[in-house]
Amino acid sequence: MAKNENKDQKNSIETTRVDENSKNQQLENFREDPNEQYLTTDQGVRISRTDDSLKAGSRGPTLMEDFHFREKMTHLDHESIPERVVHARGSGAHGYFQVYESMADLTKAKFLQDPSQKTPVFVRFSTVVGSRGSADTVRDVRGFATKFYTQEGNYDLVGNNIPVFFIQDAIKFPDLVHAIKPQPDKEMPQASAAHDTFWDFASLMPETAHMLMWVLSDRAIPRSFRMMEGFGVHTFRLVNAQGEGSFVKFHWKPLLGVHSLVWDEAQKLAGKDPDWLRRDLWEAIETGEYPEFELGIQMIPEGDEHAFAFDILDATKLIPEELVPVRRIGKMTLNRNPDNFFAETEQVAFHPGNVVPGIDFTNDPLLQGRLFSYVDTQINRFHSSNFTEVPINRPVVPVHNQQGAGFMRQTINKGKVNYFPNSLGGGYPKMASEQEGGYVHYTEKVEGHKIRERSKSFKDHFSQATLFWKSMSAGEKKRIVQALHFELGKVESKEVRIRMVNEILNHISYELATMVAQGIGVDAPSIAVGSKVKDVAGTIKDKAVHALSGGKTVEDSPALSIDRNNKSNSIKSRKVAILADNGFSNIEVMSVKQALQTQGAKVSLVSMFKGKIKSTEGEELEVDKSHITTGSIMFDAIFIPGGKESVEKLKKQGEALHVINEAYKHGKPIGAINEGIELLMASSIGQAITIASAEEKRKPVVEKGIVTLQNSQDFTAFNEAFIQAIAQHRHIVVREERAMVPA
Ligand code: HDD
Repeated sequence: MAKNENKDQKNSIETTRVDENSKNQQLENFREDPNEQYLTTDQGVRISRTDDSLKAGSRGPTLMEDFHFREKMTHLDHESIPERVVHARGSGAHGYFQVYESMADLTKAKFLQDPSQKTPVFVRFSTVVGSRGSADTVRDVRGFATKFYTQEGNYDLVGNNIPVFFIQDAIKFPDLVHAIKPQPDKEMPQASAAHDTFWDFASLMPETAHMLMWVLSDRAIPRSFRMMEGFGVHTFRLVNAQGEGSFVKFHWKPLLGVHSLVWDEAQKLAGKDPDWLRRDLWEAIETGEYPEFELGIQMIPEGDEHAFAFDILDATKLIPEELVPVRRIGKMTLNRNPDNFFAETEQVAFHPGNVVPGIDFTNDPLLQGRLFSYVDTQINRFHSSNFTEVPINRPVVPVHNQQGAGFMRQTINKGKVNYFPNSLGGGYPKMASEQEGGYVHYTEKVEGHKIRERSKSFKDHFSQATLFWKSMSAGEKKRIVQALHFELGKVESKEVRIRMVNEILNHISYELATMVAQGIGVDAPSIAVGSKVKDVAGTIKDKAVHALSGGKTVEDSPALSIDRNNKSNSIKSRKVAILADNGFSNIEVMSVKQALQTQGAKVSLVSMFKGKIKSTEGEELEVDKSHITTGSIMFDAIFIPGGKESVEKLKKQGEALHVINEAYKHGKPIGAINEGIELLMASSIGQAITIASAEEKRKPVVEKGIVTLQNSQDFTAFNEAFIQAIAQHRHIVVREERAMVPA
């Protein structure tokens, strides 16, 4: 008895310690380090020669008894496992989460109580549609899945970088995935929604309208995984120790702000560096630029379940931040790259059903269906339900149950008892009371008739799509129209294009429908429809007005816009190229480079060839990248130092001129000093900018995100202006005439 009491105390949730290193220490038991070791077989036998198979004579047949050959070949033959049916391409990182203050009033989840505690996490970012080898920068939703290894077991927040979903009921998920994936007859196109079947489906499914707007916006081409928001999408439930529940929406807010690529750049990157986002994440962590995200929550008291003009169980709706503000409750820092892609990033298995006490589900029919799908698909990937024993998936707390056996079982369960109740095993493993950390489901009252029907409160499909459109900046609107010109422009069926314009887009906005029609060979709609909408109670009102009953309304939501609300003014980890050749000004290069690096930017010297180039002052610098291996698309900003000889050479290099044209076209900041300005004027943007007038010379001049300095050594002022231009990220809107610039 006394022995068991001791054991109980040791096993108590209160005394279970988890810290930042708990997961790493656990993984250490499984790591293999080949350093200074002999090559062996799987059986541990040392190998004397691995370059030749065992043969009967050096030109004779290979012998069956060559165990080393057989084993080596067998492993290769079985190295692949089925890729995820969606979210196949992903990138993972380890880190930790820390809550800012106790959330005990809302939830009893232990990892959300103590600000001094660091809970280990593993995050996997992904694209959705493409296969494992597809490009990172395609237009797509990004998955943002987080596994918290808490002292009460694993909690998975399996979200996306878009706060709503295409469909309302999980039973439509197979149709959605079939429509958006490559067509079944010809397996085309790869990693793209721009084909007939997807837009056919979308045009017939008005509930996709809101999510479509997000997917067509800049959100679907993030500049970096570190610069995008994450969302839990569904309304979940928090439950405190008193058993009181409240509704919650989860958000991840990146501390670097939200930033995107432009479409032309995204497409080119898909060819020049298909690993763009993966590389960016990896390199940031390797160089200590740890990605940081704050966890935010929108709280909805249980009594307000029906207070909105939409249904909070409908995953195609968000709750405008202007109605319910996001409270930032903690921070996640990603600080360690995986050791092995397959063992960790590929084998990690997330599941929205992995919850801990204090976090519970709601009746959102999309969420309910997800609760079935994830384990089901993981059994397809791993051919066994024992995938939970794979190191990356193990909780950092002990697992005791009677679910033994099955393919590849690792755990050796002791004793003859594998059932419950039992007396022969002392009644163990035993049940935990709520106080002992036992999971108790929220006692929500549910009643209803069995019925295959959609709730009436899910009926309004367009109001929030309109709110999104109305909340965009002018530039963002323009890019949504261009995205539709691309996506629908690839649709061969005119019938589908017409239906998209009339049945979907015109219900979102007449302005949008008209602008899109023009680019895709379809007549503009003759009348505006859908500017009014019926709410759940049958009242007719203006669309895109979101109200808490009796409360304030939202007709414009800047929180939805990247341009208007979500940028940061830091240049930390921004990539800047310095274009130079022999005969550059070293003093200019050094001054600008040092100023940028002090602010956390990454600076690379780009020239025609690798090797060294010599400055006018005689210093030699190592070239970081040659033109053939890089391009403007791999940088956030460009700088051209003076130095007559260098600039004269660059003027004759199509590659250098192309970098400037393209960076200009993509809205990127460009800096130039003294003769460097001549290179700008020699490029196609010479027609678009005027550069400093005579009296403005000697101090930096900023025009359309181009920062120049002439006849002056005042680099400090130049650097300040250039850094400010980079902090604004893009200068697209002020470069309207860029259509003239080839790139
Ligand atoms: Fe899902 C993977 C996110 C709806 C079925 N989903 C998957 C991943 C993410 C999401 C991030 C990749 C996890 C990883 O990195 O391994 N899924 C979402 C979000 C949704 C959503 C935010 C809407 C709110 N998903 C959804 C529905 C279903 C699924 C409605 C089916 C009923 N999702 C799956 C899946 C996947 C998956 C088929 C494929 C690979 C996997 O689960 O492990 O089960």
